[in-house]
Amino acid sequence: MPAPDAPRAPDAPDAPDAPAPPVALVRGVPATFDRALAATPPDPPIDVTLARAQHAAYVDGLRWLGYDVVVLPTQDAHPDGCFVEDAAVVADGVALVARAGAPSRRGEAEAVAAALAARGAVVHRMEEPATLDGGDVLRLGRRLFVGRSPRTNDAGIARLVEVFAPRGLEVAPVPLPPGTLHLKCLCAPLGPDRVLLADGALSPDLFASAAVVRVPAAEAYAANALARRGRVLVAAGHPLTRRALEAAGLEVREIPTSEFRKADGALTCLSIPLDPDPR
Ligand code: CIR
Repeated sequence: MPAPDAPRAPDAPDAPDAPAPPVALVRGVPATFDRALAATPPDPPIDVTLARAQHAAYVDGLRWLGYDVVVLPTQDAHPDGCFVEDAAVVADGVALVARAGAPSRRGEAEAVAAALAARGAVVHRMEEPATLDGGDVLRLGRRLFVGRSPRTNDAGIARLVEVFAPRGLEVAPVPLPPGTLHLKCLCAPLGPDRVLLADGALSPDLFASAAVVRVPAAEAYAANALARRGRVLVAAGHPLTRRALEAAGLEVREIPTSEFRKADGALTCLSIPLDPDPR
């Protein structure tokens, strides 16, 4: 027990002037999730109950990363709505609400835009013919890499430049290999100067001076990991990736993702972190 007048550690969680934890937005798994878009119809089909349990483990993982999690109401009208990442790009307090590349997903963004505005983000929009999915945007330091994908077109990329370049964020378009849904199916940030990358997917030179942690091609799905300040969530069942992350000095927590994977989703897809200082 410290003496009553002992000085409090500046970073003690209950210090009266401790900064509030950053927020991560998520949206629950809808009852209609078994009708989510999928490149290959899943067999066996998506188990919505299991998906909800996996989502709960994910939310717990976000808290372990240090986020205060805000859960948006589930919308059964939008089977893909739990993949909230795609609805907006947020950086430095500015949000660009996306126009989804898949027409069936265009109703998802409104509730996300409202939640971002309620948390003080300056909200920008994009208009037809622009399309962009947040899963195509990867931030490393002051650079936003953006995949030119089946979901993100040139007009969407131009809008990203228009909104973020004046704020000192450089936008770097990345052509994707055929058959790739989103840029972050292949890679994910591990901090401002470190990236996790599936072997053979993209040239590591793309990321210039950033250190690359490699994911063996056989575990490419695990390249979509979610990191913050030395901790990382990784899809369960990818031991080589886990080892590579641990060897890079990160503390790893595995999250089960089987049901999200059936709908072509992974870990970053399930949240929008509003981190003022992403590391
Ligand atoms: C879709 O096809 O749009 C969804 N079933 C999966 C979206 C995954 N989102 C992401 O990678 N950011």
